[in-house]
Amino acid sequence: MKNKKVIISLGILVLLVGVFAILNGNTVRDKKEGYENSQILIKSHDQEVSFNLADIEQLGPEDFTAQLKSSGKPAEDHTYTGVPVKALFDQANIKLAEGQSVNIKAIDGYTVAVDSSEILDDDHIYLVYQMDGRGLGNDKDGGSGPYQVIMRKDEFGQRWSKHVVEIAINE
Ligand SMILES: Nc1nc2c(c(=O)[nH]1)N[C@H]1C(S)=C(S)[C@@H](COP(=O)(O)O)O[C@H]1N2
Ligand SMILES: [Mo]
Repeated sequence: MKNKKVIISLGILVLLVGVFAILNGNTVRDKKEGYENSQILIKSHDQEVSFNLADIEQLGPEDFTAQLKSSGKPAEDHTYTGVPVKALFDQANIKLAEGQSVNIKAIDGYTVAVDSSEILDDDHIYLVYQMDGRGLGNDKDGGSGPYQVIMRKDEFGQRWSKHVVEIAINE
């Protein structure tokens, strides 16, 4: 009888692992699809709004100069075009309050956590889609887009997130 219990427990375990694998597979597929269609998700715990390039261009993009620091190369000045990440939250009608933590997630799993105060800070955290007047490309062509988040006030480039697919307020 002991054996029967073990077998039933194992059966349930295998079933649960399978269900979670399918759910996780769907999430990964959705992310990839969004990435390939140049979409980005702005999320809170109970809301999510998707933006495409046309939506972002409606928000009044700005040009600014920043220093690209890629590993193994000297820093280079480039002109970037994009919108403050705050403008995306405003447009999505998602309120960002002081003291919240926000995750910036890329298609390769690279995730940068920032404090909401940094996003509320003007002229700092931007979502960009052009460098020197041209699209950013993607992970397959050696580019950094279609969307990249740039921390204009950071001295180093680690928090510049390439291939961003989601910006979410943590619960
Ligand atoms: N999506 C994504 N963005 C990323 C990274 C990464 O691995 N994945 N690396 C970061 C680091 S550590 C640096 S220094 C800068 C520049 O990366 P590069 O040297 O590949 O150009 O990108 C940052 N953004
Ligand atoms: Mo780095």
